[in-house]
Amino acid sequence: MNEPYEVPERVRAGSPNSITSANDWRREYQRSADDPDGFWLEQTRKLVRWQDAPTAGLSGDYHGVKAGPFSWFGDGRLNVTVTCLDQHLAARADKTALLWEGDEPGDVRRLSYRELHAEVGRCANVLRSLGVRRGERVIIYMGMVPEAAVAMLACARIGAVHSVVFGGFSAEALRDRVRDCGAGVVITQDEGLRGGRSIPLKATTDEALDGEHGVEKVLVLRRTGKDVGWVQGRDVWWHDAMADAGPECAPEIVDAEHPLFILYTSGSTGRPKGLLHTCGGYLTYAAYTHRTVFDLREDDVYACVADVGWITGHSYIVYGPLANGATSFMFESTPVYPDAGRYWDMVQRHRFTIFYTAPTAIRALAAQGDDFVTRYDRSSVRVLGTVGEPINPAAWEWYHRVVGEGRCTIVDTWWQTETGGICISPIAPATAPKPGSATLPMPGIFPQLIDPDTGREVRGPGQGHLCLTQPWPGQARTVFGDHDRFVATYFSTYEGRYFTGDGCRRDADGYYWITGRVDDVINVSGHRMGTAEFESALVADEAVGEAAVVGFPHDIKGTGVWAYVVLQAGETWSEAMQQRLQRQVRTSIGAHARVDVLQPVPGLPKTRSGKVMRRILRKVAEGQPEALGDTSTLADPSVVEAIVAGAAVLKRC
Ligand code: 7RM
Repeated sequence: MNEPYEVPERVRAGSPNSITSANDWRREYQRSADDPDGFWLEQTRKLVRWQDAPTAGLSGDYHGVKAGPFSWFGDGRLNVTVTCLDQHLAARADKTALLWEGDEPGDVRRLSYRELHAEVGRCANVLRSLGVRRGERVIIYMGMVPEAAVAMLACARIGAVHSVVFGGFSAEALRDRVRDCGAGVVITQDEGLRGGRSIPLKATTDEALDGEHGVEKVLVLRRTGKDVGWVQGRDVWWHDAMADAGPECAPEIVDAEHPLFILYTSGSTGRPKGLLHTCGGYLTYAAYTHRTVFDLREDDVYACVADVGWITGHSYIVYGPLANGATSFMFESTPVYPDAGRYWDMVQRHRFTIFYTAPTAIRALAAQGDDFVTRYDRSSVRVLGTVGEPINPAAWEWYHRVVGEGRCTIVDTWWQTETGGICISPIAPATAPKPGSATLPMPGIFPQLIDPDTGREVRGPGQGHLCLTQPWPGQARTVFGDHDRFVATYFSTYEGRYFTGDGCRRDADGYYWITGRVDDVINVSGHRMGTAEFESALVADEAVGEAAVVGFPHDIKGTGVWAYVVLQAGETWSEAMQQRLQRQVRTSIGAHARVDVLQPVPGLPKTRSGKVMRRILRKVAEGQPEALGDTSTLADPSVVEAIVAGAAVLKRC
């Protein structure tokens, strides 16, 4: 397993990019270490169309972050849409910018750079007419339609700040985000469409906006034509407003550190945090990593099948690819609709050259057999990517051998909402991959492994908590409205370093192997969730006294959700109760959240000081009750026996 695969010659040949060999990587990495400011100023001048090009690189550092955010390119001024759209009008006006396929196979739309530029201009004018001003927040609660990207870029065009909320989130989750960011406008659609089913986006928006909030206007795209509720004076049809708006909208020029977007992400405690990304640094990093990792070429048909509700969609469907003038694919449906051949059918029809998905999809499709793959022509593909969670070597091998027929290279890209872009990953033509390893850091990324017991750095091969020691341009600057939380979450565990929350191993070749979260965040089918969010949903039910939720290994989802529930006195466990609790989780988080195992327990294992010993609950869920370790500090050790016995019964059925 430690033998790297060679990068096929057809992947290496003819690259226009700066890193095409292991030596190139070494040189560029060293340069980024010796002179980070010089390195990033050079990259940004190449990749970004600035109004006023910056002369400054990084200001501030992790030690000083408590006093305020660090910054990049502080004296530069720009509008990110000039890089993503206007600059391409000279040489790529008729090139397809967005290639979209709807829920039904073959339902295809193409927007050229010229058309996308005009749509974004119109939408920007619409937002202005709805009263949106520079710096104000707009929530985008949509499915995977081209208009979602148009709306994001339209916000950027006028210096407004978008916050995309994944279309699977519930009304409660949407309401929390609307309130937290203080949005004045919500953009949504009548319904979403996914896997032949409709998603009531407008109805959920109406429910979310029932109560206190600052939303004055709701812009509604018609996708399915379904009748929806209408609030006079508040709701506006997208097509009516767009028809009245002109396509020209001068870009609002802002400072490099002006906010571009807020994206909520789950942590180990409390409510999701609104990570704030800013214009100049984020765009530079998204563009640089997209071009470098995937080895982007002018004629590529690049397909990332993530959702724009997650950071992957922001950086690698919208901002990175459009900054680079690529043809970027947007996909409304699922990998199994109408059957498990959907991705490969689209590879054949659209001739994708780069294909980027999540390990959970790869595992689910591998389980359906090779025929769904081999019946389609995949010869166009050169680079295959994965993101979102560790990929197990068996799934990696299947992706490589069956999907890629051994002709492609695989980039296993490690990064986070907080990092803005890919941090540890093979560079397609340059890095010999090993199945299951994210391999090597990108230029500008300096990983450190810390032994959690001693707090000391692990040098050479070894394992520890993954930290990054220096800011890079794409890093989130703060948690919107709560800078102290930003500092406490990321910079307080290990002084002077950014703590990622992931565990990691480094092998003798210096390759990194992410082992998964070391906090109470779980990656379920590529969705990042906090166990605390499940717990607060469960205890919201009056029958529940206490709940503790942990992850456990799951063949397809990567991590499954195991909930231990203590009922109030007098309540009894039943099928109906379980359904009610599942409904409660759905209501408070969203349709993508589901508990896999609900276990009633007489009590939670607590120390005498009342702290839940989650380590014990994790071991039971992992099916290793024999490895519980020391339980002598428990207030009531008999609880553990009952939990182990109960889990054994659940496993049997
Ligand atoms: C891009 C994204 C971040 C968490 C991160 C990891 C896990 C992501 C990989 C991975 C192993 C990978 N943003 N993760 N990529 N683990 N190998 N290639 O997923 O904010 O939603 O999640 O996802 O645990 O901390 S995210």
